[in-house]
Amino acid sequence: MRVDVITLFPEFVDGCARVGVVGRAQERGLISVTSWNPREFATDNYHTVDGRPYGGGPGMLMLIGPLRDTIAAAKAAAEAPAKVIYLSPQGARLTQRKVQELSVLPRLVLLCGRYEGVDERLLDHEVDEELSIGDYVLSGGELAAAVLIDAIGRLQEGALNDAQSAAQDSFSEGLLDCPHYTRPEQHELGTLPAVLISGDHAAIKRWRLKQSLGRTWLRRPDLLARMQLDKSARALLEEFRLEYFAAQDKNTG
Ligand code: 4GX
Repeated sequence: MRVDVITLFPEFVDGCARVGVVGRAQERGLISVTSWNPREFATDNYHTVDGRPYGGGPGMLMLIGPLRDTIAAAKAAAEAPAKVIYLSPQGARLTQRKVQELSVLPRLVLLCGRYEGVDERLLDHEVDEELSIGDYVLSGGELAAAVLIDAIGRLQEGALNDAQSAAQDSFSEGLLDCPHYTRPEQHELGTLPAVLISGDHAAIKRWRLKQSLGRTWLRRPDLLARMQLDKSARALLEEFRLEYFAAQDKNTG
């Protein structure tokens, strides 16, 4: 996949894409991230990219002209058709499902807004989709673009090691991840769930699914409500609930 990012801070986006799993995916040729600075497409001597809002009010907006020319240049840099995405709190919430959907496209162009945003006419004509990474306000779209690139990059075929396999992720089955433990076996902070050192792989698998179900029930009931649990999953969750309530009774007397 090819990702072109339109940003006033190209070194920030490039830096993000150079490290970790995404950095390695770039080295392996699985994804390429190219940044484009609209300031280089500004046509006046001051390289102006912002203007004051009509109707008044505080702050500045990004001008149509430089952004439009930057998008055109980015699109022209490769053959494949590109989906243009604007990152903003007004967009539809980014989910793992959306990440999976985008991860199989050949090309994305990510538009990062600064200031109070972008002239609405540019969004109407040049942007295919508006996405939000969450209900909070960043100072620019760059971090949101980096989040999207990271989530998409790790899903590219060959980006993860076997050990990291995306199939085991939180949300891959719509559930939260189970707890994990590593050495030492004995520690003053606590002991291990005994099943994890039992060598009984079926029992371990069952325990992990039960913890995933239980945690999702406790922490994200909204996720669980939209799922269709089969009979064995419902039984596992019921086991978790009974143990959870029993432990609560013990603690509260
Ligand atoms: N998920 N931001 C966009 C500029 C802006 C301001 C007002 C439209 C209207 C964000 C998010 C996010 C900060 C990116 C404001 N655009 N992006 N930027 N949350 O907070 O994606």
